[in-house]
Amino acid sequence: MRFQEYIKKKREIVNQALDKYLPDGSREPKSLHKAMRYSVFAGGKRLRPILAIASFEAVGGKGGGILPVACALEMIHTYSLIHDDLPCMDDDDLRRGKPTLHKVYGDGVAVLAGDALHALAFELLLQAKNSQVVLEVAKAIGTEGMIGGQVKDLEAEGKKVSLKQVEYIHTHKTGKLLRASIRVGAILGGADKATLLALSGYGEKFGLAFQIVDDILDVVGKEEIIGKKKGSDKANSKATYPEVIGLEKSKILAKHLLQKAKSKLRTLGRKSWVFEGLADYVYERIG
Ligand code: GRG
Repeated sequence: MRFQEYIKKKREIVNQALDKYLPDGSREPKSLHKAMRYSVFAGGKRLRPILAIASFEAVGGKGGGILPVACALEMIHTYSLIHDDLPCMDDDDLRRGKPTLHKVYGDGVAVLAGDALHALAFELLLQAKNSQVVLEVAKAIGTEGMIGGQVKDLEAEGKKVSLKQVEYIHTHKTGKLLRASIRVGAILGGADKATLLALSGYGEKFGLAFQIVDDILDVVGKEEIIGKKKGSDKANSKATYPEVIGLEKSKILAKHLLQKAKSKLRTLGRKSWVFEGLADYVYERIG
């Protein structure tokens, strides 16, 4: 219960801050601002901002300085979802339980709304006045991070891929931003080297497990819960863990990775409770 309350409270704080940082839909260019808001407020677990806040607080960070950074992470994540759903990528009709942005506003506005969220995110990241934080995020979403993973994901479509290839795709397209969310929270909170290393280790394992669970949910999940169409990975001949190693082995691997993630946090002692809860929550999604 303590965990659920924590997540609910942080989600509310993040939603309020996102509302504050996003340009109002009545301001020109109205269609663009409305489109940005449509996707950001379509739903979403706010996992990346919550990870950043939890990490900031676990290392003793105080005050609201983490909020613009947390919101930047959610904006980047939302931009990636908007672009990922476009006809030139996964061509999806449903996201966060609602029609995808391009279905409502058209492809052009959807591309630009994603770009604008990306730009606004960097404006917000600068509020932290910490160049390492900006660099961490830029690297995590660049050619050797999220975009690198996405391009490999696109190129793997319809091909037989190895375990090594699917691991690369997942650790990059999803894992890097999740890991960076934890790292920037810890950096801003003033973590020492050992703690930053421990949290990064958690982030790495958690990030991969999260995408494996996402793959599994695409096969066995309930559409009203996952908020998107089931079976889209199969329809797009995507490289996924269930495709490469099968459903049961994927579940075992996700569990193992989440246990490993938790084991990285021994040095944090009692302060690791949110991260333990998050790891359990991810596994419960398929449990
Ligand atoms: C720049 C043209 C261009 C495209 C970028 C990089 C990219 C496209 C897409 C990122 C890859 C991607 C969408 C990975 C999937 C990650 C994932 C598991 C998304 C779902 O995350 P949740 O479950 O979603 O946290 P909510 O809706 O809860 O926020």
